[in-house]
Order: sequence, then C-alpha cells, then structure tokens
Amino acid sequence: MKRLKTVLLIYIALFCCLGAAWANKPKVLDVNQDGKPDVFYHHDGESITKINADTNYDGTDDVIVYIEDGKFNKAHIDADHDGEYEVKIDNEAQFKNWVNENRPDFNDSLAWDDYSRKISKVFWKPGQRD
Ligand SMILES: [Ca+2]
Ligand SMILES: [Ca+2]
Ligand SMILES: [Ca+2]
Repeated sequence: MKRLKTVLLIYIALFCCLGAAWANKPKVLDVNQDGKPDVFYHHDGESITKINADTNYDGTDDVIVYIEDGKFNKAHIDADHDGEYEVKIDNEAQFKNWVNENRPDFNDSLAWDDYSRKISKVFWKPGQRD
C-alpha cells in the first residue's frame, strides 16, 4: 500500500513538472511562413525573458535578445552565420537600427517599442494594443 502511494506521488510530481514545462514553452513565430518557426519568445509564464531568432532561415538561431524586467538588456548577433555571436549590442536604439538595416523582415518581431509586453500579447501589431 505504501509503495502504491509512493508511485502515485511520483506520478503527480512528474505530471506537475511536465505541466510547468508546457506552460513556459516558448511562443514561436514563422516569419517567412515556410512552416518552420524562426522567432522563439521565451517567457516565465507572463513576461518575456529572451528572444531567439533565426534571421536567415537556416534552422540555427543567430540573434538572441536578452530582456530583463521588461527592458531590453542586450543582444548578441551572429551576423555572418558561422555559429559565433560576434556582434554584441547593449543599446536598445542601436539594436533596433541594426534590425532595421540588416533584417527588415524581423522589424515587427524583434525591434519592439515595448519589451515589457506580456507573452499573451506577443503578436500585437502596431496600433492593435488592447
Ligand atoms: Ca520560417
Ligand atoms: Ca540562422
Ligand atoms: Ca559569426
């Protein structure tokens, strides 16, 4: 009987862990609409903590945006897609300029005015905030 209880407890614990992992699964966006996600919004269930993006659609991330307390913290960019993040930007305006000049497809998905937006509102379009 005791063993059954232990097994049951293990199952419950496992279920809770899986549930938590599922809840915090990154929200994804398919920018070029080829069926493969290109932007991954990592979050803590409410706020966005990190954005990974594959801006040349080769299946490997090349831009990482770190967000702290709803504010842009820094961005690391692998501009030549060799696997090394050689561009490091810690200025929000500079990052937006970089995206605008180099990856205009990703303006809406990476260069936000407001990084404090909730994960449930990630796919806001300009002027559509509710
Ligand atoms: Ca895609
Ligand atoms: Ca890539
Ligand atoms: Ca590189």
